[in-house]
Amino acid sequence: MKADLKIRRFNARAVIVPMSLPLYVSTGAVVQAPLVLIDCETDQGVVGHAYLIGISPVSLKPLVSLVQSFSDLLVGDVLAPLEIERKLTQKFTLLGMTGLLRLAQAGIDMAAWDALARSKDLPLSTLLGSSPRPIRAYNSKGLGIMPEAKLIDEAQALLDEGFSAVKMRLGRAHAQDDLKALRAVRKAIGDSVNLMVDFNQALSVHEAIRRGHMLDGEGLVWIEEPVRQDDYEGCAKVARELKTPIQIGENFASAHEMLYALKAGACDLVMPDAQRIGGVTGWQRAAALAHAQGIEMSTHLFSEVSAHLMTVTPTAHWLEYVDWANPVLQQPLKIQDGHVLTSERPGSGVEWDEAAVKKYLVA
Ligand code: SMN
Ligand code: MG
Repeated sequence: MKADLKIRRFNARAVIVPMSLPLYVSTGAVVQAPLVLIDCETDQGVVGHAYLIGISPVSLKPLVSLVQSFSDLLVGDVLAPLEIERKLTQKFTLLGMTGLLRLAQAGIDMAAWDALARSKDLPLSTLLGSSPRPIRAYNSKGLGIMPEAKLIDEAQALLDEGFSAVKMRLGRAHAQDDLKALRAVRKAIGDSVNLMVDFNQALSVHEAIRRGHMLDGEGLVWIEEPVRQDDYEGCAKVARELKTPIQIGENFASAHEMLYALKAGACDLVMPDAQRIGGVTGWQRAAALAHAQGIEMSTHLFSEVSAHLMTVTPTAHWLEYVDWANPVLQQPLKIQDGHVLTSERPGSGVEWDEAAVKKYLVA
């Protein structure tokens, strides 16, 4: 075992990779994946990896620059993720550890945990006190806002990848059109398939309650982000009115924010995002909170590292599966019987395909 690894630097590169399926959500189309690839280099040669999802290519250069500037603050420090988090949080308390700063911190955290696990030759879940196992997952790659015929084909294709749960995006101009599309998909996939829907914050509180009542009899696992994600009071009104569980959390910037949402009764379920909640470290704090409050917790994007995190989440609910980083990964996640197989390799299982990285490199 290598004792006391020291940080040499965190390096970041930006790629824009093609998506296997474009995704049409209520805010617009997501047709390619802008990623920041982070390497945690240590003094003993161990290198940890993690990626961030920039959502827009506009965020790539600032993110690369932030990771590199954070790196300058950490050179020579012991590779101890909680100490790194403490140092960065303190340095940026006055500015606020939110937005792109939070993403950069979370990326550094995930890469540091990956390096630590690799240095001990352990899968990340084992380092965290659990072990890799299959995690129940839904296929979230498609079912955007598009014509019915396309939706039905896509629903079948998503299930054929080995899933028995899928998520649909809603938020068309007219509620009836959402309902028609939803029923067409339900008819095609059958009653045994678990179906979630996501409005991506498209509705007013009043409209969310109206549409929610229309959806309440449809057997949905959850209704996600019906209204502005930070309007906890509005979310709470919607959650109180509807029978279907309300899901939010992909925008929580910390476990504290999650606590405020839960205190407000804003949701029935939570789904923090690894890059917004603060990486592996932030996730574990949120998972403890969800446990204490008896709230089921799902993941958002980042399926590779999130699978490990679900093994240490007492109230683990559903893993969101997307394959957006696959074009630059050596070993993409495997799916079996509706479950994602958590990587058993040392670390999180994220390893770059360097030839592909070269091909898609933009910064
Ligand atoms: C989502 C998040 C990020 C990009 C596209 C769609 C969506 C989800 O909110 O939860 O998957
Ligand atoms: Mg969502």
